[in-house]
Amino acid sequence: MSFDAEKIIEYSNKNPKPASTTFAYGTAGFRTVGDTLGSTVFRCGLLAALRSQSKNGQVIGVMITASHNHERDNGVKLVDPMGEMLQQSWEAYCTDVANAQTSEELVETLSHIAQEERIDLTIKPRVAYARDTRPSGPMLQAALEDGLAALDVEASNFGIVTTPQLHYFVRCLNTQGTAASYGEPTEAGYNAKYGQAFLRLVSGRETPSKLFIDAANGVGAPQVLKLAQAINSPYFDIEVRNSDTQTLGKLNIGCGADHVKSNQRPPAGVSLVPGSRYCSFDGDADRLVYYYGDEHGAFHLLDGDKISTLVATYLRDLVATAGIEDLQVGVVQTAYANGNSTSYIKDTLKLPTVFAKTGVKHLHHEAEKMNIGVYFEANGHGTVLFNPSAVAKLRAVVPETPAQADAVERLWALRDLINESVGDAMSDMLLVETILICKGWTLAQWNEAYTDLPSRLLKVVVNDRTIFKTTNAEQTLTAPHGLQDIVDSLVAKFPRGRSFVRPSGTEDAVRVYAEAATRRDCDQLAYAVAGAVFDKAGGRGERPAEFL
Ligand code: G16
Repeated sequence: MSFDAEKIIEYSNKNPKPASTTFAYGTAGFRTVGDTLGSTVFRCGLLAALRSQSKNGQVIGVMITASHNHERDNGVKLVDPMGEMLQQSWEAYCTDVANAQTSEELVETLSHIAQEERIDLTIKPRVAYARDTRPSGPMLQAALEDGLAALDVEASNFGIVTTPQLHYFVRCLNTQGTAASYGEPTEAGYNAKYGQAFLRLVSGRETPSKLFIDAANGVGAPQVLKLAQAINSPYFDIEVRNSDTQTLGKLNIGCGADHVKSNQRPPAGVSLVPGSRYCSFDGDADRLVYYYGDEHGAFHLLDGDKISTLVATYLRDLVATAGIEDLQVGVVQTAYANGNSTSYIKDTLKLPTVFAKTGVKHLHHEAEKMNIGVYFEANGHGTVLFNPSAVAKLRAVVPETPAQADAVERLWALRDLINESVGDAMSDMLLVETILICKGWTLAQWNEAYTDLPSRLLKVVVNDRTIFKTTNAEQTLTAPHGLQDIVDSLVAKFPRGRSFVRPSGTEDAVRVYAEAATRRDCDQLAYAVAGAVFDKAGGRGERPAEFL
């Protein structure tokens, strides 16, 4: 059995590759200007079919989104059967397929992959797909559907949903009717599963004040309203801001989790009232940050690190109350984690912590190695995983006291509340709300655990970001030659200084992170490093302004 090469060529000729563009599968799939991605999305449809056949016909997901990026960008990524990111060894296949110059070369590349992976091409491939609200979405969806038609895929279109919802649907489809059944693969099923777990955990407690949600003018806006409708309880009293998914040019602009985290200020359309509670999603609702304003007008951010420490503390305490021995809660972070969060996890919580490269796909795999792995990037992207040994230990507990029984029941309910397939702003928000309600905490009380070191994240646009190479969980540059020495000499000038430089895998930019003991030192360090990157590595546009 081989491909119907003629059919693939016919569809491929409808979706030609732009000759001069090279595509790369980055931190979260392919991402670039949406109008240029037709051939890539078409080819991802073909590859998703092969991946499904290689997994014995299990459903593979394809999500068309560029998440936090500008509206003109779009992207595509593949989702593996348990709802996790595509296995990394297949990313190279994605890049090969996307860059085949002609339709004939494309067929050859597909045949090569089928041989290499010993794929049984008689298996019926199955693919589930969805997209976000971007204007290039319908055009890219049509290209994807061409790819699916070219290989006679049994396809399910989930419409316009959040990225984590698509991950959830994929896992549900592949576990239906088994002991690992994850839920109903529908929006209503998603809302019922997470909504019911939330109500199980909070009922009987005091109801919280209203939560204002900045939905980044993205797909999270309609979806969180549906979730609230399903929950239909004063425990989830929300008001959604930045919910305009219809007007062009609004997605992620001046709002959303990336804007709030990077600029450390509230989003457009939200004026902070002391005592009120706020959070932001990003454009496809896989990131979450909280924040509030105090009576002196100061802005306080509760980012992914704060979420991670809140959740890890809560789980650690429940495990202790449940009296489960040898059940370790661990935390996975990236180099962007605030230095004081890492010290807090190690020195105060006394929990093991490890560092992974940027990208939830890297953190997820580290978290899988822990009994209960809490992983969050500082940008608010993350979740919690209970590995099989944790589940077995939980199952084996015979509670001897009501407190123990309650803790065990809460751990089970938390597992139902958490979207283990991927970081999910809506499920994470319900998790944070649960913990705050159970502790009776305000955002200010949550924020008291530790104080962040001042930090700054900058972007530098350069001629070619692929010349940047890193090692040591992306904290040390190995190229361009000599740049790391300059970074080191700058860092040495500032007490508690730390800085690193890495190429973004989702945007055409190089990221510069810096932290130091004071705000002034931190900003001086960040701008000095950004200036060095600009000067030594072909900066484009405006040189990062010196901080005075
Ligand atoms: C994606 C990834 C995240 C990553 C972020 C930025 O987020 O899923 O894990 O932190 O990109 O990556 P980079 O610094 O390489 O650009 P999202 O929310 O855009 O899907």
